[in-house]
Amino acid sequence: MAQDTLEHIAALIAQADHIVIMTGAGASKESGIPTFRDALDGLWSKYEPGELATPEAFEKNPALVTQWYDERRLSALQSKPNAGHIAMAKLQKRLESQGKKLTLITQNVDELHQRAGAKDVLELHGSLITWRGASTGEKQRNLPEDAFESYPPKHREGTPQEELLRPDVVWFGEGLPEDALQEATTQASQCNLYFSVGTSSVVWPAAGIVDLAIKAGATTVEVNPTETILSSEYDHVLRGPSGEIFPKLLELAFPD
Ligand code: BV8
Repeated sequence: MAQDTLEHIAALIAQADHIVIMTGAGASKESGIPTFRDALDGLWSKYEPGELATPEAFEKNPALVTQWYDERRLSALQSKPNAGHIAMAKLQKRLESQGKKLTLITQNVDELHQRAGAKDVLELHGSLITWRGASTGEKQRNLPEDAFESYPPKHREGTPQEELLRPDVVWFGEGLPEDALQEATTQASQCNLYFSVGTSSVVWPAAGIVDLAIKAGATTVEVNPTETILSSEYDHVLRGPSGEIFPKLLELAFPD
């Protein structure tokens, strides 16, 4: 697939009534958050996903798993939305001011889209910033600004119903949040322009959502510096970092 021109994609944005953007870890790379599978510094280059991102891993070694997630929670809190996050949020605002729609679906758990001002973000894989009781599922967001005192952290310290706290993310083998997944599939089936941004498209069912957009006749665009296993499914590709591409697309689509 030849590299498309920014001008051509910006023209598609300006004409679209309903855009869906699906992001993965690459959209947060320029905020300094490591991706999962980038060979050099990807999180999975050091650990096997099964060692840390599964309920079994938590069962077996809750201290190790919660310490790893707490480090990622703090790194997310200390990171800032990058120019790509900000441009996507501005694009959403601009389209809504014209009575159009931009739905942001993310596999990311760092809440950077929301901190960039994006609204109604559909978090398919949960959030690092919220934790929950491992058995009651009771959510907690007023967590310490620095590291938990000990691992695994306890929910409602000192009260009789003390239970372990876990990050409110979706582990491998766990179902995605029903409402977010349902809404994501609905929006993808109704959009006329679909962007996949910064995802290697290997994790399911998120990777399959583009197929709904294709079935709905949407034009599809992949934004990623490198080819992915699904690149050939896309009508257009923009090979580059999202933090550079999206500000240019915004500028070209809405120059004023
Ligand atoms: C489920 C949260 C059933 C935790 C994550 C069908 C086929 C095959 C396998 C399966 C299938 N269905 C289910 C499975 C199993 C499994 C799966 O998909 N396995 C894969 C690995 C084969 N799926 C599941 O287990 C899912 N659950 O289906 O359960 C079920 C149903 C009902 C009831 C019970 C059970 C759950 C999957 C969710 C797992 N949780 N994360 C955490 O964060 O630790 S997954 C993890 O991978 C992250 O969420 C991440 O977002 C996601 C995808 O990774 P990417 O975001 O794509 O990141 P990656 O590093 O891979 O790629 C980054 C890309 O960015 C690269 O392409 C790079 O080139 C690019 N990039 C780099 N720099 C930039 C850039 N792009 C733009 N700009 C840049 N600057």
